[in-house]
Amino acid sequence: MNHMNTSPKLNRRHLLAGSAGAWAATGLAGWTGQAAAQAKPLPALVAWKDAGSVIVHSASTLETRRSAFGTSVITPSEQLYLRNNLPAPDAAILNDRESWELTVEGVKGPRKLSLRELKGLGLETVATVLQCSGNGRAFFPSKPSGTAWTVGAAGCVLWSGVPLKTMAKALGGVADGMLYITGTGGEKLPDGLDPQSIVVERSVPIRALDDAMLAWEMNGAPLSLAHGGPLRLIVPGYQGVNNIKYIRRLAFTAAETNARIMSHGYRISPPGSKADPSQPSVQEMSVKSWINSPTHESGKLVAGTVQIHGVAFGGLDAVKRVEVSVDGGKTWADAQFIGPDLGKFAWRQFVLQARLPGGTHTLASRATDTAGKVQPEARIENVSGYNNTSWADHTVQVTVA
Ligand SMILES: Nc1nc2c(c(=O)[nH]1)N[C@H]1C(S)=C(S)[C@@H](COP(=O)(O)O)O[C@H]1N2
Ligand SMILES: [Mo]
Repeated sequence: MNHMNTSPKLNRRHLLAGSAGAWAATGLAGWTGQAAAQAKPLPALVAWKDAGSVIVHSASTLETRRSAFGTSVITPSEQLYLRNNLPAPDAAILNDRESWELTVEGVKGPRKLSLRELKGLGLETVATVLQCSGNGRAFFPSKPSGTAWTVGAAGCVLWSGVPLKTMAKALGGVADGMLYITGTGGEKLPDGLDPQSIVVERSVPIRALDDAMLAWEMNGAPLSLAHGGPLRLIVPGYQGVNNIKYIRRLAFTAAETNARIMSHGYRISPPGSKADPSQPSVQEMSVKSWINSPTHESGKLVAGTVQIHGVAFGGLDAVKRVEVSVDGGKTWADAQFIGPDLGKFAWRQFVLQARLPGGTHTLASRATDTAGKVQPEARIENVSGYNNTSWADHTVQVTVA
């Protein structure tokens, strides 16, 4: 599977390089070396990231390398993926974090709250999987436009902040008739453009109020600018785009925002169709898992016992079970969860100890959530390459000497 998916890219690189003959002679290892030599430098915004653990796609997009995911649950901030739809605000907004102002609307007592005031209202910590809805897009044979994320546009992160419902209560409660939570990003918008066409503003259903949080801390440190400091909306169980960075307005609203990123962006458009507001929006995540080791990146393995490990998570329902296959999905065995359970919105690590004889093996993992939903074999085709939870697309091929 993996080879089927990567070889077209290989061919394209050959053509671009215009030296297909020479490259064919060096094989895949040679190609990998070539790609590494051409690796893009870390963007200034995330110059503090661990260059060796990430793949830089562009100045505003980078993902964690599959082989860099560790086995201690939390994704270190230095390895976490980055995705910015717009240039981040000026770093000066972090000079006086406590004075950052959030405008709150759609409550009985609407007002502005400074971060200092928010910190006085309440405190909670939650672990969530932060995942871009385009994670796994690289495995769509239709080659949708957008970043060709493989598995690394995701991480498991600890957030500290105030529960949204505590904040709403402090302002008299949610006003009557409100059905959505709408968050607006604090980016400076370019002049001369209709703000609605470009603003990062998303609405999630009001039921997200049970778990949502306004966070100022990530993995034990004040929230970095790259990840949304000084203040970010966290919507546990929902796709990355709904977790609004540098949030400047939080509104309980009767309808979804008309912002383009909501009405036409992040829609699950059937193949051949144009995005439109009647199509499903990218909201809750669904059950998914993948193997992080061993993979095709592990190099040659020696026959014997191997710990096959990876990560698994649900959306709003916790992950309950993971099965692993060493024969491309023909037969399955139950994997064990390892490490602490950080709650239903965190991912769990799994391991299956297996004996692998010499030869080439296709390793697969398949997760089930507490609602009984099973990670599907096939992706659901859609124009933009969202929500790829296919276990078949996430298989890895390993060669054992
Ligand atoms: N204000 C703002 N919030 C945003 C975005 C953005 O561009 N601006 N990008 C969204 C998208 S598409 C994703 S996947 C996540 C990425 O979060 P990260 O960069 O902290 O990993 O943030 C979301 N929140
Ligand atoms: Mo995203």
